[in-house]
Parts: sequence; structure tokens; C-alpha cells
Amino acid sequence: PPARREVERFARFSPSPLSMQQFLDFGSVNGCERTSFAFLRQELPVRLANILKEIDLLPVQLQSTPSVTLVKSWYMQSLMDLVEFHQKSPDDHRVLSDFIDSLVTVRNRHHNVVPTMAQGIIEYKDTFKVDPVMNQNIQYFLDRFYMNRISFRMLINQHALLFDGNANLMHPQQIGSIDPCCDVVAVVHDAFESSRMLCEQYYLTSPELKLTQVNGKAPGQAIHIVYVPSHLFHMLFELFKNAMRATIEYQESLSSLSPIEVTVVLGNEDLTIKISDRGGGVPVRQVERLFSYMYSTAPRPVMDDSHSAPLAGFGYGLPISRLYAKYFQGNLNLYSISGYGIDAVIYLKALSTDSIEKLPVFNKSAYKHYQATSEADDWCVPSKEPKNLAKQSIA
Ligand code: W6P
Repeated sequence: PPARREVERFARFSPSPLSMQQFLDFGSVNGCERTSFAFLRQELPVRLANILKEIDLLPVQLQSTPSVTLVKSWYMQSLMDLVEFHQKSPDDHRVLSDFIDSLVTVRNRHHNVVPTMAQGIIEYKDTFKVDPVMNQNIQYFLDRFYMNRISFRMLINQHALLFDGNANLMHPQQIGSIDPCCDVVAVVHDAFESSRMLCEQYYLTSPELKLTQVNGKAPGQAIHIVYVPSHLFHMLFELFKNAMRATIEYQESLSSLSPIEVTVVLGNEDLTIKISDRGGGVPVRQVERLFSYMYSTAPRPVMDDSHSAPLAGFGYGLPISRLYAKYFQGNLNLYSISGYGIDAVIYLKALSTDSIEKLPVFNKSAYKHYQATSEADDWCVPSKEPKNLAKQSIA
């Protein structure tokens, strides 16, 4: 089929990660719509084709579920829609505006990718037992698949926001979705208030915010970075919901709630945000599970829009938040102190020159990951009933 040929054609290229500066350049005088168009009509098919090659390596039992088949058809269709533009002239205004329309069509087509993939995992779990090897493979794939999706939507959004002819009246300083002067503390307050509103609805109470900020580069001055405020909001909102829920459920017998303590620090290379709750924590053994797609995929009561379950279970909120952090070379970690609480830490790059897209690439090394079966572990398995050495030596 012609779609297969296009997958092979574009999968031979590696994705080209953009730096924050390059994103900004597209929106400045140096950049123009034609340059952005010429870049995207090549780069978007390359990113689609690369991830389609990885979908092909999933276990057939998962690949053949109705949900995954459907998602794959969306990716193929979008690849074909975009390849059309290779025959068209970048100098034709009509072509440029049709391209934006196509981007919007593609974005809408892919709107439900996350819940649909989750449905595929449920279908798989209903039929096969979940073993640690399968959990690992699904984790590897979905981390790459969703990182690809985050990057794909970033490219689409930037082009659509910059060139659709409407200035962003709400945020005039933003370049598309990027704020060259993102006020980190303001986003913290925003996300905290949003989480707090949900919390109040459900529990009729909410913990206070205790915020400390340290500008280690310019003491006393406000903290700004070049970043995508909506990505930062997404991560903070997710972490606040979890921290609030844990605090309230762990301290329900207490007369007052401990505050959520947030520390925002700007260092030479890193912008670090620590969110500390006293919600009792979780055993350190279980922390990895909080990030597991497989173990946190539970059938949802109804398949309505994803904003319908406020302060609900962990779902995909945490693993996807960590991907947002990693997307521009940051990270998101949880440090649990079981019996006390959790410190959630977001690390972002403080320097825009370090903020470069982190993208999966399909190559031999990625291929090998999918071939790896259950190799024997190279660490001893602790036995439940250790040999009683004491007894032996006495006898
Ligand atoms: C908890 C569980 C959790 C997940 C993410 C962030 C904070 C917290 N606190 O108890």
C-alpha cells in the first residue's frame, strides 16, 4: 500500500530536535511561514514514520487490539495528509493556509490517542497476564510514543499559533506556546489554586501553600526561564492534586492540615521546584509503580473527556508529567519517605541553550529493546526462607 512506502521513505531519516532558540526564531523576524512550512512538511512525516516503525514492533497481541489498530490508522492517515504538501509550492499563499487547516485536522484526529492507547492496554490485560517483562516493554514503548506525541503537538501548535493570523491577546509576550520570560512562581500559584478548587469540591477543605523562592543567580530577583507555561502548569497541577489528596487522606483525623511546601530555586544550570507533602508517603518499593502505564491502567467507569475525574487515582498523570519535564532535557522525580510524606522534584534547564527537544529515534538500538525477552537477572533473588546457617554450624 502507498502508506507503507511513505513510512519506509520517511523512517530512514532521524528526527531533528529543535532548541528553544530555534523555536523562538521561527516566530521572530529571522523566521517566516515558508521556512516553517518547508521544515514541517519534512519533519512531521519523519516523526510519524519513526514512531510507526516502533508500533510495528509491539507484541502482536497488543498491536492487533481494536484500539491500537485504530491509533495506527490515524498515524498513517496523518502521514499521507502531510506528504501531499511535498508537491506544493511554499510560495503559494493558498498552500500555506491549506497546510494550517491540515495541521488542525491532524491535531483533532489525534485528540484521543492517550485514552485510546489506554483502552488497548486494558484489552490486552483482560486477555493476558501482566508480567514484569511485558510491563517493562510497554513502559519503554509508551514513554517513547507519548514523547513523540508531545513533540509532534508542540510543532503543530507553534506553527498554527504563529501563522494563523491571530495575535495572542491574552499573552502578548509569548511566541506561540513559549514564554521567553516565564514567571515560574506565577505558574506555581496558578496550578496550586486550580488544584485547590478541585480539592475543595471533593473534600470541602484543602491544604495551604507555603512557598519559598531562592534566586541563586541574582539574589532577591524574580525567577524567569524560557519555557512552555502550559507544560509547567500540567506538571505542577498533577503533582499538587496528588500531594493534596495524600495530605487530606492521611491527616483526616487531625484538626489542621500541614501545608504543601514548595521551593523554587534558580541555579546556574537548573531551575528546581520541590513540592513536599506530609501525606504519609508510599513504600519506596512502590514508587516505580506510580509511573507505570501498565499498573496504573484501570478501566474507567465512562469514556468521557479526560478532565472528568478530579483528584482521581494516578492514571497517566505522573508518567506523562515526567515526559513533559524530560521533553526539554529536565526530569521529574519522587522521593518518598514512607510514614511521613513525599518530595516531588521537577528539574528544568535554566538556560535556553540547554533546552533542546529530547526525541525518540528508531534505530538498531531501539529495535533491540523490543527483542529483549526475559533474560536471567544478574542479581540474586532474595529467598523468603533463607538457609538457616546457624543451625547447620551447630550440628
Ligand atoms: C503522595 C503520592 C504522590 C504522588 C505524586 C506527588 C506527590 C505525592 N504524594 O502521597
